[in-house]
Amino acid sequence: MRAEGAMTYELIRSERDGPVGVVTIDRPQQLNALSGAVLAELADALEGFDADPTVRAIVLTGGPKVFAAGADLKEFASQTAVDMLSSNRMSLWDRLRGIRTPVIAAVSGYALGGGCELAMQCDMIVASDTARFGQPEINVGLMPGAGGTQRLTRTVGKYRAMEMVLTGRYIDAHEAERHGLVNRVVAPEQVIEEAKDLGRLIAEKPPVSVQLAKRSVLKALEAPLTEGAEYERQLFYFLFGTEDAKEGIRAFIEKRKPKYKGR
Ligand code: CO8
Repeated sequence: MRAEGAMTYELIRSERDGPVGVVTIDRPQQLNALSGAVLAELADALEGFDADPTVRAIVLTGGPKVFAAGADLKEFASQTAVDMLSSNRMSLWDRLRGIRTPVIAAVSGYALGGGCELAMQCDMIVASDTARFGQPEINVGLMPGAGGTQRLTRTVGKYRAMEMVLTGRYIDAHEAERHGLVNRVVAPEQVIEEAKDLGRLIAEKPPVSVQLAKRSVLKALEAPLTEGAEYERQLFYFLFGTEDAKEGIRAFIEKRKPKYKGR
């Protein structure tokens, strides 16, 4: 819903903190379950920030208690396979995947099923020590459907992913950190601020480099090494055509702070 130039939402909140956009899932009574409407609002809010060149990083959170307890099972209850096939849920996930701005998940409490997949779709994950990650779809006759079997396996390895996906066992924040699923674990009251701090650090960097470097890291998950390295090389060459690379190198030589323009 658009109100006086600002986007207002019913199931999420979207706000700016300097160069960092913060999107908060706000459906606490249902543990932030990801209904189609929540996903649609998330996609709108993230795309809105992505289209704004003054937003340099986005924090995605569920607030201090829960990240998201998965897809909305009450909504799933009446769905047939054909309903799922013809619904636009998956295209909403595709829209989330298309965000070019770095997205940092700030996870407290449960990140289960689609909630875990949503966190994994972000570029970095800061967890509070209350965070619990899991893919419990197996318990309700389903399996992960938004990339969980793929991203989890690439991140924690085949054996741990198998255990989580086949038994539905949750792992806590410290186990997640040991297995490389999160960047760091902090106290619950610090998790959003820590994620914003990461966002602010990124915001100081030249935006074109940030956008292309994100793309290149993501390519590593999909392409064979030689193809990925070639892709990286093309992006690297491209950056030599930017004013920011000239400025960055000149500033280094002149021993001063660079002034980046995003060009
Ligand atoms: N969907 C809908 N409602 C939920 C969900 C959910 N996933 N999780 C919790 N809720 C609701 C509960 O029904 C309850 O509502 P009410 O008060 O109206 O009964 C409220 O949230 C509080 O939940 P609990 O009373 O159960 O809270 P507890 O603290 O006792 O338990 C748990 C917390 C352990 C998180 C428990 O709620 C739970 O097991 N939830 C379900 C977790 C789950 O199975 N998640 C996976 C869902 S399937 C999925 O995510 C597939 C993703 C595919 C993505 C592709 C989509 C297109």
